[in-house]
Amino acid sequence: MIRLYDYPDCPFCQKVRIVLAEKDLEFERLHVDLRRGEQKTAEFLKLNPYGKVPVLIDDDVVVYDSTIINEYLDEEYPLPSLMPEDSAGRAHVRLLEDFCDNSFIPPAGVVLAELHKPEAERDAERIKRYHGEIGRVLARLEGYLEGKQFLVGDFSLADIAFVPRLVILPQLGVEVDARLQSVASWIGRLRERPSVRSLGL
Ligand SMILES: N[C@@H](CCC(=O)N[C@@H](CS)C(=O)NCC(=O)O)C(=O)O
Repeated sequence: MIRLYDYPDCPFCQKVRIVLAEKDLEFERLHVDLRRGEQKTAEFLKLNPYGKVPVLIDDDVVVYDSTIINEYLDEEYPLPSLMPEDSAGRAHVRLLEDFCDNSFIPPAGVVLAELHKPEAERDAERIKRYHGEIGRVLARLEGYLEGKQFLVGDFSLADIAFVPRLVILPQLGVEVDARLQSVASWIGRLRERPSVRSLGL
């Protein structure tokens, strides 16, 4: 029995839900209300001392941090495989997941936070600056994707890491530069996957 401590809008929880869907795994979804601080209760901190979602429980195994959860799921439920077979490929996937966590998710989060404010209170300069950062990440991804369907070999955990924020680029007010053709078709390809559609974004 798999249980996922989850928050609907969290990109890290969404990453894990994509993997569960790709592997067609049934799971129970437990809502943690971050706005009410449920992630910082003594009970929750026993599961994840960092007090963050997602947390996955598989029978008696407790795993937290989306990247580690996704690798756990890929090893425990190997089909379909979401990691390359070779060590170099796996290292490349991990580097891209790290790049996503450090360079893509944070600026997208800043823009989202600005857009959640009433229009009069938004900092247009800040939005512009972080749009620029997102654009630079997309340009770098174009280099990785040229002539390829996915970032590293077949569809992998690297692609999945980017999905939650990629699919809401229009909501963030980001238009993919027309020169980034590989990125545009990659996003189209990702959007078609049932696992991605199941996020309902
Ligand atoms: N590195 C973690 C990040 C998880 C994370 O930042 N989760 C956020 C929600 S998107 C959270 O639980 N925040 C609540 C808090 O920090 O109190 C992962 O990949 O799972």
